[in-house]
Amino acid sequence: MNTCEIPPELDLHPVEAGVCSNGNWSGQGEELVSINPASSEELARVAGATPEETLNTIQDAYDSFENWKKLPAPRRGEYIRLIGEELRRFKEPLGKLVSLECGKVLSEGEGEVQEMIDIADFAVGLSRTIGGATLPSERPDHRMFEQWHPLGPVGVITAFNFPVAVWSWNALVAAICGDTIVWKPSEKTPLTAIAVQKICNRVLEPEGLAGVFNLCCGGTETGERIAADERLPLVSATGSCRMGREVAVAVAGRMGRSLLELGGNNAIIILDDADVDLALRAVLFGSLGTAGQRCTTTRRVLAQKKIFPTLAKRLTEAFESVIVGDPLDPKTLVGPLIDEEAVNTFEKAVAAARDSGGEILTGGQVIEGPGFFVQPTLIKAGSGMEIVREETFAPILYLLETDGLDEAISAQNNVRQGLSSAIFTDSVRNAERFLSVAGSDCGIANVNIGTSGAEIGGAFGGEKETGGGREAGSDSWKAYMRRQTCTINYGTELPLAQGVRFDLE
Ligand code: UN1
Repeated sequence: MNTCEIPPELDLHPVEAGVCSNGNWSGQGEELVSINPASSEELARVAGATPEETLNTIQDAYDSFENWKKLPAPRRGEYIRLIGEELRRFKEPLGKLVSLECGKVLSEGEGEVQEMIDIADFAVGLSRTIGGATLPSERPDHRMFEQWHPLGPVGVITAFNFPVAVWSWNALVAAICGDTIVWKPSEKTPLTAIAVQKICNRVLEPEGLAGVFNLCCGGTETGERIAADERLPLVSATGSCRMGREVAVAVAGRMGRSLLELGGNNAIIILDDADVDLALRAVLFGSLGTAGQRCTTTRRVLAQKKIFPTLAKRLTEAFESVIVGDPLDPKTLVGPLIDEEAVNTFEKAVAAARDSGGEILTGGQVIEGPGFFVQPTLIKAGSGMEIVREETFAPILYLLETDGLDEAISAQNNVRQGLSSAIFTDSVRNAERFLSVAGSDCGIANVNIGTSGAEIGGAFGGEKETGGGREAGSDSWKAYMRRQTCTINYGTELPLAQGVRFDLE
């Protein structure tokens, strides 16, 4: 292990075991290698779960649910508040570990921990406010209402690009709902998951509640076991559309529920009447932030004819002046891609764009190692190019010319995914049309804000191949509970609904 780099406060030495079930660490399965993508050096080796360890972890979460579900929700909220406090204490070292292991720049690494803190606060509030509707009964002297009960142990499968925040959207909200959690992090980022698990254990173990959050590091097979297991009524999965489709089919096959947050192919429409400076900044962060490895990354800019040349020129200059390099250096804006495979995918996409008539305005090259760095790449593209409709997890931005709003909206919707979208315009009419029923078909639609960097207070997710799930804020908590409709008769008659008569003569 590269002990000099991993922040010692996180108490990760030695990291060996990647399974934590009811507070007990183990790991006899496949070894996962955590690599620092900025140096290609090994950070640590972690033993993942054997099939038996995965099943035992699920059983522990299942057993722990019995006790946890019976605690009053505000009491559960109090434990989440304490976890939020610990996250505040560890924001700096945990943010640094996120940067080390997944390569995002330090301010984004710390931002990710802040996202966890925000959702912890949100979950604490929820623990005192989740409620049910009372509905008018058609029958006299009857009261009808809904109540929400905990659902059960929940499987949470997360991706490398938000190795801790997306877990927290699911796990902290599910926990105040009364559910317990089995977490399978990405095999590329086991260290950050272990660090978070340790933080949770420190808060919950002394209370005899270590089984609320459980960790099961492993590869695809571990995910498959989680998806197939009938003891988990809900599986939440973040990652590629291909992975999500497999999870969805496996979970539906056993009549479970899945909550999917999959790929995006997000566009920003920039109209001639837009504030160019504002749009430019949004496009830069949207396309190059996290080295283009967010599900919300801006992959396409649909620019109206008049503004197109200015944008092409200014974006090219901006892409060329962005500093690519060590994510821990405060001057760096773009860190590495996650691994060699991601670099190969980048190269293939650039070649496909070039072969289908795209013009590389800047970038397009892999930067010599160590580390998995590529150049920020801007490509002038045509709407007929198939590669533009693909999601490539890399800092590649396609710039397309468009006639006007209607054409732009239909181009923006003409992809298989439907996560995030944005328009830059100073016209209220154009903005409202973009948000209308004839506008964006995405789960997120922004005006004069880019496609990425959503706050936790809103529901997060999207349509079509993005999977339809909603996580984080608003009423997303409902996904983690079961709804019960209750009717109470406080009268002395037994009237039937719909006026049906069923009386003995
Ligand atoms: C993801 O990439 O899976 O809106 C999540 C954003 C972040 C979350 C991204 N808050 O860009």
